[in-house]
Amino acid sequence: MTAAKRTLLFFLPILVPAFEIELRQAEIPFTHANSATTRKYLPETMGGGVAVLDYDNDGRLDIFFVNGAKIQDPMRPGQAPDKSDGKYWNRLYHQKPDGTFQDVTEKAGLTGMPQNRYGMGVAVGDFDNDGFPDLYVTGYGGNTLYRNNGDGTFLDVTERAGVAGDGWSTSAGFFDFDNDGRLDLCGPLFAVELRRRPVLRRKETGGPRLLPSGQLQGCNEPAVPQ
Ligand SMILES: [Ca+2]
Ligand SMILES: [Ca+2]
Ligand SMILES: [Ca+2]
Repeated sequence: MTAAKRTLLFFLPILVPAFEIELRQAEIPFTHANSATTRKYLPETMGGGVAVLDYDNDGRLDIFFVNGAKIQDPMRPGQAPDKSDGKYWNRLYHQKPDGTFQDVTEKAGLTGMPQNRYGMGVAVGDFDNDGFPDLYVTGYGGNTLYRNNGDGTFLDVTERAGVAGDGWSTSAGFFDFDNDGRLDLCGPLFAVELRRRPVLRRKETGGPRLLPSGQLQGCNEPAVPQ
């Protein structure tokens, strides 16, 4: 080995390009609030769901957090969760071009008020095929389907779609189980097909599952009048 080659090998490590890593302060101050009670109700022992989606189609991912609600200690029959305090609001953070996030919850109409449900999970899907992702938020006390208006705001279309449910729902997911081009909705307690006259179907035991044949097993019992 010549002296020149030895010199090159000696300096080779410092010829490797150095990459500058910029650590950005994301500034996402969300804190889940579970309203802990001495009764230790099951919902208060669980965290809320999170969705990462580009709700405004600007090419940057945004974040939606599902939050709990104020519950009484103990909860009396007929009492409902209360999300009026801002610390219990669900939160939507819009990602800005510099990589930081801005709380746009109130403008978007996604606080969880006035629905007043103890939030659990969230599913993202463009159920109306308008190009903007919509949100389905599950919880104790019912669920909420938010249609993305495409202008930074969302509209509660739960009743019109017939997907409020009742009781307690946790996770959910959109998928087109019958390949008709319209997204359907399924959760551990029920499954819903979003069509002209939506039908809410409840699972009797366990969770619904998609069979290799394409049929949805476990979503056959109506939960609401059709
Ligand atoms: Ca975005
Ligand atoms: Ca949509
Ligand atoms: Ca479908």
